[in-house]
Amino acid sequence: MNYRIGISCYPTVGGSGVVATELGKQLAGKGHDVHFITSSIPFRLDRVYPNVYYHEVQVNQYAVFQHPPYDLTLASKMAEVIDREKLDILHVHYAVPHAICAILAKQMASHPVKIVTTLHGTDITILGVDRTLKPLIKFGIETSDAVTAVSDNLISQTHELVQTSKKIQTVYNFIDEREYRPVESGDLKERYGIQEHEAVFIHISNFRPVKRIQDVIRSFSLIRKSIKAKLLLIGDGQDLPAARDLIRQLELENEVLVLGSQKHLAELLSISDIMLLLSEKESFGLVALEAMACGVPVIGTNIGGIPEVIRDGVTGYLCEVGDVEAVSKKAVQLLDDPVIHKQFRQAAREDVLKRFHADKIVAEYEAIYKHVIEGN
Ligand code: GMT
Repeated sequence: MNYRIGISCYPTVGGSGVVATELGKQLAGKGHDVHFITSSIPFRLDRVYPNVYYHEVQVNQYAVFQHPPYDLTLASKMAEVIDREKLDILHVHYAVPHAICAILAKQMASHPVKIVTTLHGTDITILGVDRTLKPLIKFGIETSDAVTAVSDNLISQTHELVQTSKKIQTVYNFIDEREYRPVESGDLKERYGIQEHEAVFIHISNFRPVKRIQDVIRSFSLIRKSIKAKLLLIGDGQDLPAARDLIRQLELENEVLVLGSQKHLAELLSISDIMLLLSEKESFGLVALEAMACGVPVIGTNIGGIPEVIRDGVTGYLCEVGDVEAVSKKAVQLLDDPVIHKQFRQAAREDVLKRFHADKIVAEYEAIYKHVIEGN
């Protein structure tokens, strides 16, 4: 059965936007009609896809309003698309504002539509502690026809923070395994001045304080005391200037390559030996999955959904937040034994294909759509 599905998310760079867009592309590939209702074209919608439509939410600034009314404009656009395209499902990413906009749109529209809300973490772990938003988040969750979260841990946090007994189902992040796989990177290492005998560490994020970039750099600095290595920093964000200061202070300018935002991550991951993901909050950690799919083991923190992604001692290691000594010890230990490192590489890739395969995860979302539409 093919459905008409509306998808709303923040379309800019960020895990939730990536997951929402990849899901839309996969659903369209399976014959569903997918309508993105977003403020700009999702950045991963980089070419023409049959069955994918885009409805732009144009937010205008009016002199009478203090702030541009994004939420109201989105709700209004959603209602228009629900009725015109006869949407069966409106799948929104984030409880606030998107689930709230969807609820309003459903009331405005004449065509019956079901709302599926996916929680990604930031909407719960940051906004859920705000007393003014908590009732709104709870309302968004409880009024949705189905709610999913990207890890079991996020479900527990949601129940605890928002005090709701609403059934929430875990649907993990996934990646497009045709894109994320070990690829031939040619002379990329050479072009970055990386010697053959040097190990390559990689960190990819939006450089927000929760990502604890200082721990990544400090761990790397300790690792460098035992082995020759380079660190690739990919992404951009508010903590990048402080990261540059720390790199200078630790005299690592020649060892840390700050590459900014990059598109072709599979190539960069394919020249990497270990990913460092040392966040203090992470409801899943999509980048860990991207790394593992390219055969890169991940050393991550033992928080949030990360332990559901990394299998400690099999596909990477888990360390406590801020324990840079433990991170460096585990990294050196892994690289000291090429046989074990190779086993980790293989296990990481196999685990992604088995547990987080796009086909498996997309089928889980389809089953949820079927359930809310047909009620079984
Ligand atoms: O990590 C970020 O800062 C971006 C954030 C987002 O809302 O786009 O990512 C969240 O959603 C991703 C997709 O579900 C998860 O893989 C990330 O772990 C999650 N980030 C946090 O919980 C901090």
